[in-house]
Amino acid sequence: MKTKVGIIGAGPAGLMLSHLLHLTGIPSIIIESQSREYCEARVRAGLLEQWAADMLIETGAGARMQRECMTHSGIHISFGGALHDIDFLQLVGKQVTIYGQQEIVKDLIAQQLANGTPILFEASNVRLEGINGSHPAIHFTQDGQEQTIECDFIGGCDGFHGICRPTIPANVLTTYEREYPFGWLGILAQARPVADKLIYCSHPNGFALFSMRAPTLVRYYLQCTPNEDLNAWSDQRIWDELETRLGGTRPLERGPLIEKVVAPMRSFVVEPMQYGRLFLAGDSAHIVPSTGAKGMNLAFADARVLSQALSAFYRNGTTNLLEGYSRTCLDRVWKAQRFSWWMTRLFHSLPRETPFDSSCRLAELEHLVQSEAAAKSLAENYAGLSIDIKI
Ligand code: RFL
Ligand code: PHB
Repeated sequence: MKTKVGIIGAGPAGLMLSHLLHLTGIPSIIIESQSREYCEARVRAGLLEQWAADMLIETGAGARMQRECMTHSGIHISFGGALHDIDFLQLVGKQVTIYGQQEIVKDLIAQQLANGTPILFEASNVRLEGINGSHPAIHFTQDGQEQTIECDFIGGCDGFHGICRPTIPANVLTTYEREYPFGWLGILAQARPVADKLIYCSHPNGFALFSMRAPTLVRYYLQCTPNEDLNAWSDQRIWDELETRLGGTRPLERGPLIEKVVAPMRSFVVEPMQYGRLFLAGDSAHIVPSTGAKGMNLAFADARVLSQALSAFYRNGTTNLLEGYSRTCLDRVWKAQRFSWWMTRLFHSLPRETPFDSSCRLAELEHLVQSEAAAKSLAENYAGLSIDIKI
């Protein structure tokens, strides 16, 4: 097979890259190790920055989102038994959109297949060749057959555990990493959301987040240990702990649990995000702790920058945007890292936190809800720093 851009991974980064390339007339092929059903059922992110929702709409991939999403003008913050409102619309004139990542994945897969972009699911033994030259190739096995795709460029969109990043010689990459001494226990449950917006709670027992997916579907998280044993958490214990951390600020409706998972918290960046003709995008190049809700948004931002650079290359042969790809992306990535780390540190209690540290955290939370300048900084980062989304 031959194409212009070979894309490894049918997650948000790979699908958005393929979608944006298609709009500028650049063909691509996506290679995905999992089945279509698996990709479409994987429950992950739920929050889109304003520009990301706008981009989905303006590029013609947002019709179902517009019908089914929930738009929030801000978030609630809960600590010390009180609920506080941070209104992004008032502070920075922006909103955020709640729409499940797997719904976006479903929409983009359907759209790409309909417009003729091949998505090769259940590919195994994926290997890259010749990324240093001008004719890279992707080798893989599908249905027991050895396959090869020859292309001009490769989009490395295969997530944190993919093969693209490890294909780059280790001495070329600088890795920045921070592990946190806690994780999140996440549940999906059939119940009405506890509030009209997300609630970020700081409580002496630890952090809790009250999010949602639909008017009768909630997504809640509890700070736990990184290797928390799910068997120790009965449904009753989870609801009781959520109620405790909510601190009596809202009545909590309980309902049947659909999913229970534990996710670690990690900050991770590699520099540069490019080697030869291989361009990393999304989680394959960086991971943020979920507290800032930035992961999927960064994946979309990388895809945007890369599609613009490739389109300039094919339109008029210029390579300056491709050469600047890594720097352009990393500028945003580090701002998102800084913000996600700050939100994480502010809301979570560390094991063996000193009274000095917890008093400082409480003082900062109070400052956040008392100072318009502090709230504005949170709003500006949370609702999303600006990016050029013109096609
Ligand atoms: P993905 O989604 O991991 O997709 C990578 C795809 O590549 C495939 N793959 C391969 N394909 C071919 N060959 C190989 N060798 C392959 N190896 C892997 C995989 O099967 C997969 O289909 O990466 P991508 O596209 O970069 O997207 C990143 C996002 O998924 C991620 O950043 C977000 O989910 C993070 N995240 C959140 N982000 C937000 O913007 N807002 C949120 O509210 C938010 N909440 C979250 C989150 C992540 C969470 N977890 C589970 C880590 C909440 C949680 C709990
Ligand atoms: C989610 O709805 O899954 C979600 C929302 C906000 C976050 C993290 C996860 O910060």
